[in-house]
Amino acid sequence: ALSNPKPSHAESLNCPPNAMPKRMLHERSGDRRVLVINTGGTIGMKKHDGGLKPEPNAMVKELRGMKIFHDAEYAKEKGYDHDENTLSTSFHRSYSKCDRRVVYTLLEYDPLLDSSNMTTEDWAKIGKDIEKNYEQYDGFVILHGTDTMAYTSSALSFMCDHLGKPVIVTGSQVPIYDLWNDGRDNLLGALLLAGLFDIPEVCLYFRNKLYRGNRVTKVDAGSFDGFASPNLPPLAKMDVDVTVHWDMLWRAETSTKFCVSTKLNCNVGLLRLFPGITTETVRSFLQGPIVGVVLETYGAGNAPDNRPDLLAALKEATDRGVIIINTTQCLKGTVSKIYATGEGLYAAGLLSGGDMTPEAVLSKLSHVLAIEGLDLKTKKKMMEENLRGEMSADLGAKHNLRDSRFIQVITKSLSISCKKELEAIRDALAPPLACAAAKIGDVEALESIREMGSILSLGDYDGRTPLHIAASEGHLKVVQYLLEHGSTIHGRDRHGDTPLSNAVLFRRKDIVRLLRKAGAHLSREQLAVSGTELCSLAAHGDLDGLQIWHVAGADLNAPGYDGQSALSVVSTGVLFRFLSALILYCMSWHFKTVRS
Ligand code: ASN
Repeated sequence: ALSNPKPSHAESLNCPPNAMPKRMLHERSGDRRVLVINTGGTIGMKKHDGGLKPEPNAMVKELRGMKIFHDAEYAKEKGYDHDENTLSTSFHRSYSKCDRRVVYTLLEYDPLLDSSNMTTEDWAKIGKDIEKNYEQYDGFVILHGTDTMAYTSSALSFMCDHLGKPVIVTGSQVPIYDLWNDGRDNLLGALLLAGLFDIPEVCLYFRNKLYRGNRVTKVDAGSFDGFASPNLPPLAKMDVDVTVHWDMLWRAETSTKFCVSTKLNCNVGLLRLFPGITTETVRSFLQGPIVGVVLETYGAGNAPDNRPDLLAALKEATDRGVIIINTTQCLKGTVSKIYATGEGLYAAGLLSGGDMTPEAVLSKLSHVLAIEGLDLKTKKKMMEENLRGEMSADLGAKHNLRDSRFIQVITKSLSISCKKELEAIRDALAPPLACAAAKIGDVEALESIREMGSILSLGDYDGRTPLHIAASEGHLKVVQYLLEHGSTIHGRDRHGDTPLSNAVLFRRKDIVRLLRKAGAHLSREQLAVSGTELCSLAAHGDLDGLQIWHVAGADLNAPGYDGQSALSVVSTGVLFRFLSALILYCMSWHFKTVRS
């Protein structure tokens, strides 16, 4: 990094000479890191006497042998090859719009499972592994069997709280070891999306389409097009180009750190109505320990209203505190209160499941019912709320583009009337306008831009988002506002800088603190070179600089290029440096105690 001839961001922005780290904050390489968690499924199966079974320790060898999945020369040159599970692949410029590599590490579970054998404990294990490795990787790919994939992707979406990075579940219908298979395409597409796109959602990728994880269902056992998202179009499509529908993404509006809640209540179930179902069957299904039920009813959420016995059995259960959600048996559409035959269900205490898939309702129930300290009323309210984009939003609440004064002026001066054209103009203008508003610290202007239906996470021509700019300029309130309105905290600009590295560069200590609280972190490359920078700051007695790095998460004990740490550099100096070291020690203790 030190020998990088490119002028640093700090230099190009005329930073004062004593200002920070310059090149140190830039990536050593622009490579993106992805963790691939292989849980099993057909993608990694081989034929045995009893049929297809997951094959342990075979996937990494297979991928190593394929140029599209592993560039051995590059891995050697960059020193990635010290770990046999780490592979590197590159994506062509025209495809990804940036010539970047994805370096991925395969974590294989033991045992590998056919997804029919998956339990909620396996979901928890995946969740914990994402949490454990969250700061080390830019994205996550979960290899999984297709049979229960929609349940896992739904469950993970609820388990992942304040998610800011892509988690993409994929697999295949035919093993990757077969000549004619869908595993290669699915894995390659998932790697590209997880590594190069800031899509902060749990998704499912299959046959060129990226779906929201809690909107999918398996619809075909014999086609490469095995999944559908009946009530929400795909979030992204991979054709000749990658088209991401940025405005459709579900973003956590938060200034809290990512965490995974692995507690799930297993006393939940799915019950499908059919003509002639006996009241005894329904009553025995609703007995304890069951506490949450997805009732799949007919059409728009209807059930017989000439069966008071059946409705009484449902009411008995809801009176006991069982949460029953009314969902439709239809693949597409929503339950609504339009028929008299639906009335009785709500009178019996059922809640509407809207257009949620049964997989999503089941895992949402499992998640919500496991949250400690909530009363029944709050749990019911959560079930009817949109927690992770699992149900369609109230369209009535959408902003009307024509209400915006700014748009009115443009429409008039350009004589535009068609909605599509208006949207195209808004989408082209919103990112630079939002960046300009962030630069001058204008929260009101950002709010007006958001009210036009624009998202505030998109970057300018350099990939610099309003959050990068507000962090650089030191506008704390703007940073807070952007975090609370879904700005991507991990976004990197063309130079590889994140809002956090910008805040460190410009010494915005309060912003560094806020971003850290929200889960921002230095990348592993930035941390790897931090020792040398810290030593240099220590040698100059620059306590302020050291403190900012420390708050940003750097380790003051990290060795520099000659093996010395910042702390030892300070302590071998003259008396004044010795005193500085003492202060530094006190500071580091103070921060350690505050943190713990
Ligand atoms: N039985 C397999 C599984 O779910 C099906 C598949 O992956 N295509 O693990």
